[in-house]
Amino acid sequence: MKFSIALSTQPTAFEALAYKGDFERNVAKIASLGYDGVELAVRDPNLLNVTRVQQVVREQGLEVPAIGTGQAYNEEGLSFTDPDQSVRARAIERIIDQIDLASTLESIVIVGLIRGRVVEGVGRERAMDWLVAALQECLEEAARRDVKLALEPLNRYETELINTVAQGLSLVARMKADNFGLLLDTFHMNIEEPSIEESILQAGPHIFHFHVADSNRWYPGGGHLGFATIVAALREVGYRGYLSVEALPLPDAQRCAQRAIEHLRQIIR
Ligand code: LER
Ligand code: MN
Repeated sequence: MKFSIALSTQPTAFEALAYKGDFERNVAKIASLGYDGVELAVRDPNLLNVTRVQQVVREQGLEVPAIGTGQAYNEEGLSFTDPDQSVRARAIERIIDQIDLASTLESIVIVGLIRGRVVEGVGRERAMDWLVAALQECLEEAARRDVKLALEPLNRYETELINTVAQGLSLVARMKADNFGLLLDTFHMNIEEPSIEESILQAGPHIFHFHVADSNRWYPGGGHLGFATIVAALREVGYRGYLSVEALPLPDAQRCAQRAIEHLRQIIR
């Protein structure tokens, strides 16, 4: 298993990102702590100097395992399940732009909050149908570009659509696409799953990416989750991807990143 940490390429209101601000300096700090990769949270790839991003991460010897896309929802209101057809179309376009970026950086594209919520007057069934239609379109383009999409079950306070691993797995079965799987996040799992370890065993090969934060969304080791058994479950299902730290920058970004990798290394050693 390899280690990465999430970084935002632009200012954002989303708090659980240790690093924001000076991209070059932050990537250098992450590399110096011994991380293998940096996960990028990107609102709009069209606002990014992709050549520079690629150069900076390469110079530091880092991979970009995944691209987070939720800021397009949080900051622009784009979602696959908005009642307005033109908003849904823009959300699909945005993910297709992210797929283009992901094919350059050899990353997975995360489908988090951009799936949207069950809004009044729409209803769950129609929202699910819109979500499936949007995913279908994105997955076809992703397959052409050899890119994978990972849907992240999110806790009930963030969305009503896909909160649990079981719901995520049903959607995976419904989509019937090899390039579609799940991103599991221990922060959300701690709220929604009866057993984090059992849910990992059930998700097995459908786990494409993995976010780590402790019960309080501090760095692993900063709360009361047991990462030894979580890692053991991931090993049992043969997960060989990244443990990607998506945690609050507490007590500050640097100590969060350092303590996270120290704690996980102790377990994985
Ligand atoms: C994003 O990966 C995440 O975990 C969400 O909490 C974002 O709203
Ligand atoms: Mn997450």
